[in-house]
Amino acid sequence: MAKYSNEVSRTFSEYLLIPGLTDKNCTPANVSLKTPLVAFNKGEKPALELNIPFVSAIMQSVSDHNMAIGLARNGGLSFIFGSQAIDTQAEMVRKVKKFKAGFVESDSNLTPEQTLKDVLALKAKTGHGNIAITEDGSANGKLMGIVTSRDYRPSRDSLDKKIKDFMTPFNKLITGKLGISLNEANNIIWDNKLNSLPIVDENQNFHFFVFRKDYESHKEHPQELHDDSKKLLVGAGINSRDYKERVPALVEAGVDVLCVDSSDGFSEWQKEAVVWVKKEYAGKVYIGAGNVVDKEGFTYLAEAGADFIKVGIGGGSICITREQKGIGRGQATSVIEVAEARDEYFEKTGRYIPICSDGGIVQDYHMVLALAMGADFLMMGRYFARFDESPTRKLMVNNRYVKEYWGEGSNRARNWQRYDMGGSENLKFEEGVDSYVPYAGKLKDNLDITVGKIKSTMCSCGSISIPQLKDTAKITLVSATSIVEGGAHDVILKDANM
Ligand code: RVP
Repeated sequence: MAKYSNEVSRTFSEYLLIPGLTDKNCTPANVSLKTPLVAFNKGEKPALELNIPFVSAIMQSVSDHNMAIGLARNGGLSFIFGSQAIDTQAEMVRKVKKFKAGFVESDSNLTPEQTLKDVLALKAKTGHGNIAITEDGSANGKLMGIVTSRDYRPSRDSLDKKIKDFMTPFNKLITGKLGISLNEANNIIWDNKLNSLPIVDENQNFHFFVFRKDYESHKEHPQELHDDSKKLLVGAGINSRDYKERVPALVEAGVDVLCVDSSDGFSEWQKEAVVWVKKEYAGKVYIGAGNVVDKEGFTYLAEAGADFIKVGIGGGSICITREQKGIGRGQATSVIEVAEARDEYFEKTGRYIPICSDGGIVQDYHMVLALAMGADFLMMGRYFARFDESPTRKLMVNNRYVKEYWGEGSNRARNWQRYDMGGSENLKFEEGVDSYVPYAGKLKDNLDITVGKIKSTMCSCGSISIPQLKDTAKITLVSATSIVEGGAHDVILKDANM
């Protein structure tokens, strides 16, 4: 006979937090959002932690190298999407690991034999006014000179004028030696009143630009998440089909943590993938698994050796799995039950396996609810898709700016491996939609507001850390009528059409 769960499956909007005592020490400045990313044993520290409890979704429309750099610089982590060729995914990982704050690899490079016309065309394409002139026109070729907008006058100069005739040649350039610190580069910039400093190696090969403005920006990222050698941390999604080829390439590119990406992770394929990675790459890379929505699913993946476990089926903003397959569970109920399973497992084995609430976050306060209910960190797609750093196009639709956002189970992404139940290699039916989300600007500006709100809510709950919030939060269910009471009501809003 079928088993019934008599508990109603609920989501975050059905709950609110009740304030706890806010003591004088409990101020936003004292709140720490540090949280474990991977499993650890009782009394030990996790090998990887996040400085803010956010990771970006394993999706084509969310997590590429730009998002990964932006998010890690602000204390979180991206899982670079796996629904792409192995070499392109590895290349994205490599770009994140190679990123050095303030040292920018130039995407605007020409040769001395090219012309002003080429300079103008390149500037129109990239929007960058600083162009490195290298012997072979590559980003790491021998540096011959630099062109900036001060070197030519489009209204007077012939478009056929050769670059070698108007560039600032190498012998007149002030350069920095490869290996100098950002601080040293900045001193050269200041002492010589430069806007940018080219960095070259001992063979005069070009490597980076350091820009005056980027030094300032470096100081604005105190939460940056890096490994012991100061390289940014980065994650990557894998699937349970080609992991034996994909994982070696990702590890070789320097990935720190993997996640088997599946809409339903309670499967033998997923277990096999986790067991294989743990065996082949013990101590070299960490691996998360999921998604599950109950104790049974959690315990299965915990016993397989997962370093974190992802929770959620069907709650994603672009997800229609519940409609298509009738599979899923309210996100809040799933998190509450899996958190209980995690705590019981810890009690029993001494191994703490962090859980990640994946999808369904709409309001910033939902994030605090998810953490209070036991999530160690949150994975979000829609939230991050809205920012400049996401890989999709920004468009004007109905007089407002939007960004594209599509599900991995949509026809557009065609990530059949994520929805694989064995059998043929194709997407049999869609489990996701193709959509727009309102454009919201820069990642950092939005994160600052969100993090500020979370800290303020935590202070209302009397908590200055995530573990404390979990232990002491008071949570209440809300009725449909009290949800109405929570918004502006019984007043005429001034900006409404009157
Ligand atoms: P959201 O943050 O609500 O946009 O949800 C993002 C999550 O939705 C992802 O991390 C993933 O678990 C899930 N997803 C991604 N694609 C699809 C789909 O096409 N159904 N679902």
